[in-house]
Amino acid sequence: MTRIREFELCGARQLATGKLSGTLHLSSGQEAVAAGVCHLLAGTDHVTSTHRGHGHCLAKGAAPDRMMAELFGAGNGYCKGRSGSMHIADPATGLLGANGIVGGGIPMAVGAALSAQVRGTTQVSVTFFGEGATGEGSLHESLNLAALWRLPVVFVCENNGYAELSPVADVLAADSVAKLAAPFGIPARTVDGNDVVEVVGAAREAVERARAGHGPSLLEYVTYRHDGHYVGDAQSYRTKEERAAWAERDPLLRAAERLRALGFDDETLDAVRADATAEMNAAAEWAAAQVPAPASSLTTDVYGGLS
Ligand SMILES: Cc1ncc(C[n+]2csc(CCOP(=O)(O)OP(=O)(O)O)c2C)c(N)n1
Ligand SMILES: [Mg+2]
Repeated sequence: MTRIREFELCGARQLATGKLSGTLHLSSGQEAVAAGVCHLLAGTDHVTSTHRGHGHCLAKGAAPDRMMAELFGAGNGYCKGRSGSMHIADPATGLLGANGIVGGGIPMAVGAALSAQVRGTTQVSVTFFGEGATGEGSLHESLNLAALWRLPVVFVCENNGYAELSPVADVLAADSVAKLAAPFGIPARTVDGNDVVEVVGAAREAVERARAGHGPSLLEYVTYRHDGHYVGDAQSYRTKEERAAWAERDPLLRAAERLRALGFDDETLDAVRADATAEMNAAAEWAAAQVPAPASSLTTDVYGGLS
């Protein structure tokens, strides 16, 4: 969780100092979901992610230096510098891709689960999506097929309360995302997404169920993004008071409280953060020194005949 937080803080620093172009979608405040769910997955399991995907990539095992290189548009990035932050993929670690299309990763995870079932492996697929994806047909189509074919897939909704500027109550008729699974007979739970122990507990049940061949589950993790939709978002759609209340429920602070109760001291916890900061600064330094992908490589690997 700390590595995710520090990766994104470091990325935001690169943006602020003009070393990166474009913007970033930060997941600060949501780290417990990525870390807690991926903690239970094997390297051969598959994950699909979203436009807010740095946490999922890191938690699934992607290397921060090659991720950072991707942000820098460098040829040594995970996608040879042509995906940027929103489409990082690393099939070697089972990461089938972050995705700029809301709801785009969901059917891909169902496809990977079907592939595992057909090949007779025990691989599990996890698809992370925001509550904004409940407005996409791809979610409902995917729930249907996953239930019909009892596929080993876990639907993980990060309900952070907003889709861009829209509060969830303005765009979703149901009063919870978990309820959307009921017509398909898929077991679903709404869980505190800011307590990593709760996250792991719920995910363990769902992952074990999928791995044992008992079919899909849906987990709705209630969480909050501390930052705007993107870096630079003025956030006029929510109050300072609301943000402050959620800051107190920060998943890293809550994990630290649990660790202190287990006997870890502040010095140890500070060292974890310092190590992560140093790791991410080194990743950014390495990435900045890589050769940018040349414009002439733009169509390489896109379609067979174009390179
Ligand atoms: C199909 C599609 N429609 C609209 C958009 C524009 N868009 C990008 S992010 C976003 C909101 C997504 O909200 P949510 O799924 O809750 O994820 P969050 O940003 O909260 O993590 C929208 C509408 C898009 N990228 N893809
Ligand atoms: Mg959202």
